[in-house]
Parts: sequence; structure tokens; C-alpha cells
Amino acid sequence: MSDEKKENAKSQDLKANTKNAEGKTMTTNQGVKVNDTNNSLKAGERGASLLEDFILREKITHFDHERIPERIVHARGSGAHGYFELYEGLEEYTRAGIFTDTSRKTPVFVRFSTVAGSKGSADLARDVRGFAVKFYTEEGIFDLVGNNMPIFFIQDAMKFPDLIHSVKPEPDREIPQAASAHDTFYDFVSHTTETLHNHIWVMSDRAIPRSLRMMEGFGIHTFRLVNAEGKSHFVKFHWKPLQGTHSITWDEAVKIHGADADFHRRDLWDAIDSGQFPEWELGMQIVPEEDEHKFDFDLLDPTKLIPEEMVPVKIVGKMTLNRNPDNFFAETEQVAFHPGHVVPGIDFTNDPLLQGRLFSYTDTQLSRLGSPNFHEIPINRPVNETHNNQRDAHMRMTINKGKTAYFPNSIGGGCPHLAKMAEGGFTSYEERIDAKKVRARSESFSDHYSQPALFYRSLTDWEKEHVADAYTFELGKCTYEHIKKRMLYIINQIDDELASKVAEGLGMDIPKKIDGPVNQALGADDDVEKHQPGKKKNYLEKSEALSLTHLKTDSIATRKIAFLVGDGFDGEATMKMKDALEKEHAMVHLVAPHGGKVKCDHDKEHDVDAAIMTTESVLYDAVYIAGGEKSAKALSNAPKTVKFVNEALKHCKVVSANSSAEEFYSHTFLKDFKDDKAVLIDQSPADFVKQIAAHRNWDRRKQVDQIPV
Ligand code: HDE
Repeated sequence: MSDEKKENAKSQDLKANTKNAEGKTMTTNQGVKVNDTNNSLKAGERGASLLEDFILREKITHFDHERIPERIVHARGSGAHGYFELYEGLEEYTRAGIFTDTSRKTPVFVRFSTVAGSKGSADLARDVRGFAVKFYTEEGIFDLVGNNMPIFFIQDAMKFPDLIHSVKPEPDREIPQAASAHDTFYDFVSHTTETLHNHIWVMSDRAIPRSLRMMEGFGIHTFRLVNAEGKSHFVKFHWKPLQGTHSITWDEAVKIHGADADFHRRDLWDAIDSGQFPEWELGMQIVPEEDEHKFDFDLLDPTKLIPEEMVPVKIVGKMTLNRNPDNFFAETEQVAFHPGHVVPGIDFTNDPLLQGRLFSYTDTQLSRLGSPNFHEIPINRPVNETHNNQRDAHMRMTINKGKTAYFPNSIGGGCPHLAKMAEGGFTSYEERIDAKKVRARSESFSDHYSQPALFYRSLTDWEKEHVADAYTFELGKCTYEHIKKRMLYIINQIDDELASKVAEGLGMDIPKKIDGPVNQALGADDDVEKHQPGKKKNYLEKSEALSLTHLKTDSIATRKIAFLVGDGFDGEATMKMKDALEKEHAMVHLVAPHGGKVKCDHDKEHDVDAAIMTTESVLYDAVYIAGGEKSAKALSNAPKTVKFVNEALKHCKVVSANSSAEEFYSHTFLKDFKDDKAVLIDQSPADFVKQIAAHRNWDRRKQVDQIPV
């Protein structure tokens, strides 16, 4: 197969099902040409309607059945096509072709999602983000169905329905939508201390990413890589975005909810549409089998990460997303991921959460997509041939020839025949298991506090403040006093400084003790005492990779910059600045007091990208105020322009201005921040680029309370 063909194996496969109506005549689904789709068939112009009208019946019936159940979790998502390339062969660890053959460009389809909200909810909810990648490999489908946080809330699949029922809208009033800030969630969290690690990540800025393109991804569970000799290594998968890892503030998230509920979806689409293809490097933390018990935590416990200081992340390849889907429903909605879709060379561990997932994902497709034939839906079918003796069921597309649908057979020549391991047949890793059948939790899973504390310690001051603010907001929304008390008691076990801040915000004292056991999530006969707090270990003071500040890049590619321009703006300096930013692949929008065209001082007309009334500064990463006295006057006279600048300052963003626009910006708070490193007056494009790359000047946060927006 040529390289070109390999790269496009999936897009070529999808073409067989792609339709384009351009230049075509309208027909019914049965192929009959339609000459009126506006009027139903009636006895006389004023009725009665006739049942005989097959065109009306077909149109309405199809419409009546257009919806399928949304995903029970991760209902709201956005997808994109792309490919994966390997940097170096990993034969030492695995026999999977995708990780050994560097000449391949493996097609992928990725779906990002929020977890709790419904399909139509807003993108900026405080939530975990799903990060699911389907690799269409030459040996079959491999799905890496991960999240943007490296750990999960619970240790055992048995708890998943409880967790999700607690975070979803409360069942009496179906409130709140896409929000964890409510009683039932904290009732569950405060009784289930294994949730604390994932929970503190959700309280951090990781839960409100700037863009789906600017977040890390994690496979979470420990998987196995198995090489051609059958030797196994443990592995944790990581995705590292080359766009940098950036987040926004909660105040922005709240405002973006209203300004553009599709903010993340639009951002992903626009970036790919404009040729700014997002990229992630794939990393692996590889642990030899013999080191399994060398850690202070259990590798099978999905509420624990392996700090990168203990096992470095080996970068092995790169994923590029370069094509938007043609049809949301056909591709993004119907795609079916499954952590059990693995290829030879990749295998599972006994992580009890992973084991439960291996059941759930096929089961859920049966009600969501309606048939065990969901693998035949174009977006789900592999690029290599599939043959077996499974037959029939709803919506079967394949027309299997021949008399035999069983094995062994002689009538069908023994086909399809089996593949030996050497021929690429899947064989499960031969793990030795010698155990009693018990319904229990391993003692090695009982430390629920060390890693939340490590996470908190590893954050910078501004990140810690955001965590405290988030806890205060979320618990402030709870109405039951005893739930808040339990939470304060537990947070105090993670970090007393954090607990004090939250207690102050809630106007409560941190309780010295609470009624009943701290962790009630165990079986009736379990020893709850062994799961009490106070078991915190300090095996690492800080892990740099856990703070956003260590994950920045110097790139400003795809950042959105608003240029505030009024008629008569300084065309030369403004276009010079615009060109400099666009050279670095930033996206510049001319925001003017009105739509249509705006004239510069040379009377040249420029397209306005957004009239000020239709946009908000929370939708941009930075602001430039164009020079020119006439323009400054026009901006001063327009509503919302002052708020636009003030709000950008409040959110610690970079604001750059030309001093000839002083008449306008003297009405804003810019004048109070002239010594701020991210407030630039008459400075060079290079300085602007440098500050945008740094994302925000968080040092400003202590002085922005005076800004009333
Ligand atoms: Fe999922 N999860 N999950 N999950 N999950 C689903 O499958 C489930 C878990 C994740 O874009 C569902 O097709 C159980 C961990 C993503 O289509 C469902 C358990 C992680 C997506 C399901 C978990 C995830 C899902 C709903 C505990 C991170 C969206 C629709 C045992 C490693 C994939 C569907 C997409 C979707 C069950 C825990 C990630 C119901 C039972 C841990 C990214 O099958």
C-alpha cells in the first residue's frame, strides 16, 4: 500500500457511504422522484388529508424516529479525523504494528466530551473531559478511551452507577444540568474518599480548559504491552498537546456559557477548518513486570497516577487532527468506543475499574445504537477485512455468502480459518492467577489522601487559589449542613491551608470530628477503620508535571486575538501587528463598533470579523487596541468597548495598545496597570507574541478586584 493510500485508508473507506446532493433530483427513500415536498395530498385544497400519501408518511415517519438515546455519560462531544505516526519502533515492548512500524500513518477518529451534561449542554461546564481515540490499525481497531485527567473517581466498576447517579441532575427536579455543584454529588463524595484525588483535579483549572486542543489526555488505567516473545510490561498512556496546556478562569467559563455555549466545539472546528491542525504527542510510562510492587501505591488502582519523576514519560509518536467530520450524527454521534478494542501486543491488567468497563461499552451500544451490528456503521468499521460466523440481527449490512456460519466446518473449506499467534492471532497474556473468590477491596487501595495532597502541593499559588475558590463555590451551592461539614473535615485531611480557606468562604468552622465513619463505601463486613484518614504518605514533595505552569509552550498558534478598531484606525501599524501575529499562526479578529467594513486612515476598507455587540472579550486570548485618534473616538462612543477591555484585564489577559488611542483607553482600567508586564503600550509585535505565549499574567490577580465587570 502506498503512503498516500495508508494515510487515507479510513477516509477512502468512508467514501463508500458518503452522499452529496449537489446537482441531483430529490427522491423518496425508495428512489421515486418527488415533485412536491411542500404540500400533502388532500381531498380538495382545504382537506381532508389522505392516508395514501406515501411521500408525507415517509417524511414524517423518518423524522419521528430521528433521535437515538444520548450517551448515558459523555453525551456532549465533538469529533475530528486525523492520523498517528510513530517516532521509533517499540518492538522491545510490543508486537502491535501501530507501535513497531514507523512507516505507517494510522488513521484515527477522536471524540472529546464533557461527562455529566446532556447532549445540548454548554461546553464550559466544570467537568472532566473525555479524550477517546479510535485507531484504525492494519490489525484491527484499537480504542484508547481516556480522559483529560490521569486518574478516576472510583476504584471498582461496581461504584460507577452510584457515582454517575450522584453527579447527574437530581431526579426529582432534573436540576442542575451539567454541574457537579449540588447536594447529591457531595453526599456521595463525602462518603467515598477514594473520589478525592479525581475530585481535587476537577476543582482545579484542568476542569475548565481553554480549548479541547490545549488539554492533556490519559489512558488512566495501567495496561500491558506484550512483545513477540510474550513478555509483558505495564504501561500508562499520555497525550501531550503541542499547543500547550491552558485553562481559563471560572468567571470566564460562566460568561462563555452565555456568550457561546459551543465555544470548544467551534474552536476545534475552526482550527481544523483553517488548516491549524492540532497535534498531540503520545507518551508512555513503561514499568517492567518485576517492578510491579516497587511503588507506594498499587498500579492497579485507577485513582493513582505514577509521578513522572518516578517513571518518565517516553514520547513515542504524534497524532494530528486534520479533517472535520462531514456529518455530526453519522460520525461523532454514532462512533462507538470500547476500552476492550485492543490489537495483538496490547492487553489488559486486573484493574477492577477497567475490567468492569470491558463489559459496559458493548452493552451500552446495544441500547444506544440499537443492534449488535453497530460495528458495521461506517465510522466504526475497521479498515482491514473482517470475517467470522456472527450473523443477522437488526440492520445487518453485510451479505455473507455461502452455507456455513459455524466452526469447524468442511462444507465451507474450514473458512474463515483461525490465525496462529505468529500469523497475528490475538492471544491473551498468560498471567498466573491463584486466588480465592472474594468480594473485597485490596488493602493496597486504601490510601485516599497522599496523591490529592501531592497534587495540591505541586500547584502554584494562583492555581491553589483557584482550587480553594472552586471548593467554596461548589460547597456553597450545597444546602445540607452535614454534607458541607463532612467535606470540610475531609479536605482538612488533604491540606489544612486549603480547608481553612474553604471554611472561611463558607462561613463555617472545620469540624474536629464528624459522626460516623469517613469512608462508607465498603461492604457491610469491611473494616472501615483501615480506610480512615491520617494515612497520608509523602513519597514525593512535588511533581512538576501536575502544575499547568510547567506545561506551557512558546507557541501562540491558534490563539484568538481581538483587534479593537474604529473607522479611521492606524492601518499601517495595525496591519503590521496583525501580520506579525498571523505569521505565528494566531487568529486575529477585527472587532469594530459596527459590522460590515471598517475604514483605516488610508480610506482602505477592511472586513469586520465581529461587531462589538455580537461578541465578548471572554471569547479571546488577548486584546490589541488599534491606534488613531478618530478610531479612539469611535471606540469611546460605542457601547461595550470599555467593558471589553476591562474584562480582559480582569481575567489577567495581555492587552496591547497604540498610544494614539489613549483617548479611548483612558476610560478603561488600562491606565492603572501601566507597569504590568502584560499591559503593553507601543511595544513591538515580538513583545506581544511573548506575552500571549505566557497565556496570562496571574500576578495581576490581586489587583483586579477593583474592576467592576
Ligand atoms: Fe466510560 N463510559 N465508563 N470511562 N467513558 C462511556 O460508553 C463506563 C470510565 C469514557 O466519546 C459509555 O459509549 C463504566 C473511565 C469516555 O463516545 C459507557 C465505567 C474513563 C467515554 C461508559 C467507566 C472513561 C465514555 C457511555 C466504570 C477514562 C466517551 C457511552 C467501570 C479512562 C466515549 C458509551 C465517546 C463512555 C461506562 C469509567 C472514559 C456507559 C461502567 C475510567 C471518554 O459505556
